[in-house]
Amino acid sequence: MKKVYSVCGMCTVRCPIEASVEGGRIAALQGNPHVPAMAGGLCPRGAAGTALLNDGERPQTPLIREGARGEGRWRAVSWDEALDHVADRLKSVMAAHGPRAVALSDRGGPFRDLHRAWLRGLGSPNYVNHDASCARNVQHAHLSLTGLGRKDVAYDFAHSRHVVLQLRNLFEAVDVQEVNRLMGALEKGCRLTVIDIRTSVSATKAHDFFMVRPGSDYAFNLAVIHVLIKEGLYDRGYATRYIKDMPALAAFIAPYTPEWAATETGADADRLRRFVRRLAEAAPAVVWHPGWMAARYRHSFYVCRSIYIINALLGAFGAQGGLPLVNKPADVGRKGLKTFVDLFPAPKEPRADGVGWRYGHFDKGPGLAHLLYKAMETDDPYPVKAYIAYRHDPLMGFPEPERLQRIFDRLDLLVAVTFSWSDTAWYADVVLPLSTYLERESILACKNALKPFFFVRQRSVEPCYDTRADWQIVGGLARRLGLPQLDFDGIDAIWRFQLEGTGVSVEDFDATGMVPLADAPLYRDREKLKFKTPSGKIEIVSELLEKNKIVSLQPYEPLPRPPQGMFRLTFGRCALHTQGHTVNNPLLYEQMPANVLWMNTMAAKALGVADGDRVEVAQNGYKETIKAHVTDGIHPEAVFVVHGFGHTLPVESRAKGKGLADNKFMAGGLDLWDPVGGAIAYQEHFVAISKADNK
Ligand SMILES: Nc1nc2c(c(=O)[nH]1)N[C@H]1C(S)=C(S)[C@@H](COP(=O)(O)OP(=O)(O)OC[C@H]3O[C@@H](n4cnc5c(=O)[nH]c(N)nc54)[C@H](O)[C@@H]3O)O[C@H]1N2
Ligand SMILES: Nc1nc2c(c(=O)[nH]1)N[C@H]1C(S)=C(S)[C@@H](COP(=O)(O)OP(=O)(O)OC[C@H]3O[C@@H](n4cnc5c(=O)[nH]c(N)nc54)[C@H](O)[C@@H]3O)O[C@H]1N2
Ligand code: SF4
Ligand SMILES: [Mo]
Repeated sequence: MKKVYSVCGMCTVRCPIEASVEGGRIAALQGNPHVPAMAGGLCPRGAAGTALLNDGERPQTPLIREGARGEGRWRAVSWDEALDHVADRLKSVMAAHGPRAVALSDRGGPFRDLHRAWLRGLGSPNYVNHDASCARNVQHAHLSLTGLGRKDVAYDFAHSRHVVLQLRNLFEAVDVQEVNRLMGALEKGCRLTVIDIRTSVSATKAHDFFMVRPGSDYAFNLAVIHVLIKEGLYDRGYATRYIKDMPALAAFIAPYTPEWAATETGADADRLRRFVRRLAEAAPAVVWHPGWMAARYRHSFYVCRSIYIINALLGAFGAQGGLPLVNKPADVGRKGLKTFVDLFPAPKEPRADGVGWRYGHFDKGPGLAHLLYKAMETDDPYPVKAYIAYRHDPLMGFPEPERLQRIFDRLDLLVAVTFSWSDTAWYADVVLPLSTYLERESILACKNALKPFFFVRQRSVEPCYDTRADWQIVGGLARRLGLPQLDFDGIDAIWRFQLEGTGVSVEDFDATGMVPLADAPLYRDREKLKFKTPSGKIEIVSELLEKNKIVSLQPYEPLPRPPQGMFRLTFGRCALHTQGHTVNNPLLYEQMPANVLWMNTMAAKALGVADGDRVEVAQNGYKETIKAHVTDGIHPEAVFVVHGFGHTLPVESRAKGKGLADNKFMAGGLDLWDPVGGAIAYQEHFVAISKADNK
């Protein structure tokens, strides 16, 4: 039996795995046993990866659209024909409108260097990732306070003494290593506090659980800061050394007492005080998680910012058990991977989404997808006519899918690169089917961490169908478009290119699939931290924000409450599925074929709805029905669904027609976004619920 060390591809976390291969087939999959925090385990989705291989309901060969967009009439073609076709269409678009008319969006993550380089090589600045629909507010909040990216610090759960999960359901929105580290800490006496609008699995494991009114977290957090400062519970030495503008913060939070917050959040004032005192006792070994899917409200940026301010007041930045700074290769005296992006000069054209020029306060890197779509819709600042959705399904992941379809109708070319069907692939002109993660290798990647390392995704088995690896697809397009630098002979040549000058060889990955760049985890000296803000300190009043005429300390403004008979539509994840792309997986579908609508018991009773009844969900004349899950464990103002259901594609026989798609109940949602953090405000929508015909 051959052991292949690789990387899971069932969600964005990308856990290290070990595939046991016998006779060209996967005999077993498990967490890489060389990584202690994996404990040999995988989450249910990781374990179900094998079901992807022979799944006849995924794209199996390159396809070119025959009928109208979305009609589902395809012509199966050879790779040569598909790549020639895409290259020819791209050449026409570039001849007519320039390279900037080509855009590419992806799911972000460690394996994007090659396709990003390809787009840059063409001369287009229009790379965006999915983050406007996910963690952009967190990123911008972290940048505004520390000058560092959100991933420049680790969540050191293993050594924490108190973990707070707010807008973060860590035990269902799973990262296997984080779950195991937190479980280990809890066994050693770490406290867990959860602040959520419903009793998630994480809430059921908490020592302390606050069920708050949806969208009131900012009030909760301002009261926490109030108590930390008024009761002198914050780390004074740390604040003097590292936090700029403490007097401004103290003045700002004066009115935000726990009693005031209770009227907004529903959280008892004395309980909140006791919680804050306990938290301070555990400092600095505390992690108040800033949230991950924090694209919820138009003020979510300030919620994330308040969380980071709390972490700072507790001295958690840079602390073991808190938010220590991660190390890049250079921090441990090593050289990083050579990049493909650096083979080409940065395009000088302004970005179509306006990031970096129209909006000076946003981080330029991955842009904002919804603003790119806006540019496609209006030709402002210029036409964008070709779009490659690379591992990205905006028609399921963004609000207003019908409007997005009209926007995509304005394109001359829409290409989907994907291993599964998706609403976007179905609407595309060309589908380039990627091999599944078990059938392909990826470019090498580097993980910045306390102990940074390089890692590899190896091919475990040969592709079942006529699908290809990313490097083959990108290389094929590069060859046709005059970018020989990105056209490699094979994956070995790619890996060798990346490893040049690092002192690491391709063979070094054989033993475990990873190459550590340091002997042990390295914590920086907490007495000598350096933040990357203009002042070098944690900036409560941010120079960058103020320069862009944005207030750093935003007063609290309550969100409108749902009108009588209506509810705030909220959503989240479950442990059995990843976004929209696993619902049709035979193994996972079997365990959870549909989502249900969580409703509060009293609210349901008022509507005559009992647990298990079908209810109608309506907004602006659009309606769907779904089964109600009636429970005390959700705030009465909210209804909740697991995101990713409500598939309609005929090629997905299992998922089709099961459950409800939350993004169809977000009228006007593409224009509803956080002006400071940049992300979509997905939870500013109300729906009407009524009992459906239950026959
Ligand atoms: N199993 C699984 N794991 C995943 C994923 C997956 O699809 N499946 N996706 C990955 C991705 S891309 C992401 S971004 C992360 C997301 O990770 P999380 O952000 O942790 O997951 P969510 O379930 O979206 O949201 C967390 C919690 O926020 C709560 N919530 C909603 N509104 C409010 C509010 O106003 N206030 C408060 N306090 N709580 C609120 C929800 O009830 C939910 O329990 O998960 C990652 N891991
Ligand atoms: N209404 C609503 N909208 C949401 C959310 C929500 O909870 N509710 N969640 C938001 C969040 S947190 C996120 S992260 C986004 C997620 O939305 P997306 O970023 O679109 O992510 P996925 O659904 O994970 O993957 C998109 C497509 O890429 C394919 N794919 C998966 N892995 C790979 C790969 O390795 N390579 C390639 N080429 N293709 C791959 C999948 O099969 C799928 O078709 O959606 C956001 N949108
Ligand atoms: S969390 Fe689960 S699905 Fe995601 S990478 Fe890890 S094992 Fe795979
Ligand atoms: Mo996400």
